[in-house]
Amino acid sequence: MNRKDFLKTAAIGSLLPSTSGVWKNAGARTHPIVLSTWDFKLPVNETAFSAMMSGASALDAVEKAIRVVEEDPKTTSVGRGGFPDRDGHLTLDACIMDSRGNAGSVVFLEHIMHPISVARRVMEKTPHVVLAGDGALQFALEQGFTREDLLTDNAKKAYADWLKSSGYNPPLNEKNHDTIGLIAVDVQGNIAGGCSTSGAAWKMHGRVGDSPLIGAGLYVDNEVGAATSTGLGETVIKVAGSFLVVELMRNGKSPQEACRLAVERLITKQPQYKDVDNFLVGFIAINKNDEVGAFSYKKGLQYSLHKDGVNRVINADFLAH
Ligand code: SD4
Repeated sequence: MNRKDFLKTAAIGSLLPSTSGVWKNAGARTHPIVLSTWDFKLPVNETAFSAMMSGASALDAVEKAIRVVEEDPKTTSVGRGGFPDRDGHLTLDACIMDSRGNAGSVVFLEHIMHPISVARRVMEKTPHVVLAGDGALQFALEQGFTREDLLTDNAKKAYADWLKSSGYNPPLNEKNHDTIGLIAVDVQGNIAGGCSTSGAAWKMHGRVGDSPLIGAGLYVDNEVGAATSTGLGETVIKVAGSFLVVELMRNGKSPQEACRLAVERLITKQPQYKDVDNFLVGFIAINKNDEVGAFSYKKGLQYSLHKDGVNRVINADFLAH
């Protein structure tokens, strides 16, 4: 079944198994599904969806879609084109988790366009979960990745502008916040997720956020569901945010309730962030019943959802104005 036929079939509400077996609907459940943070243009979710429609696993789909964002020089918070730290270095964080609970991560990695793929190699080719900095770069080069200068002219100019007025102080929060966190459910109903970011712009050299930390920026438990986060990473790390969302779902909360409760926990424990300008943090999640949730502290979180044949961007609910 091609995508057009799929949409037509979905539209008339008779989701029967296709002869090619590339998608299925078990009762109320329809796979594949793709859920991602922000509005990274619908082709990102479409990339993952189409891959799974052609038989790719959720893991392959996650990697393929995140690579689209990493190589886009216009995205200033992920991969090439990302804004540097306060010393002018572009350092990248990423992690990936598959449906069997395997995980890989790279932190503080420079010069490699696709940290998500390096994270996957860490997961598949080493006995470790996290590689950092020069060690991660060395491993990437050994694996055949190319060393590149990923700082664009736009990023260099933004950095020069920031230096003029910054006093060299990393901000508590930064408007430039478009980490890609992406969760995919494949035709078998297996879940995988990934996260990739250049982190907070103008951060201190060596700073690592929540995005590459398993349990903070991402967590997948194939028996329960998955969650990923975006926003000010320090606040997410302190509540092990994505793990918290998944555990709340394990205990019977819907993804929406779980995301909301995690945001409430985060701000209750860290009330000092309530008054921070532009403070944004939020979670997106999916459970094994294919229910989806998204919730942020302040207004502004968007997420992209490809489900039941419809690919769209949605504004998340939020706690405070
Ligand atoms: C970080 N959580 O490094 C990342 C930034 C981010 O949306 O998600 N922005 O703290």
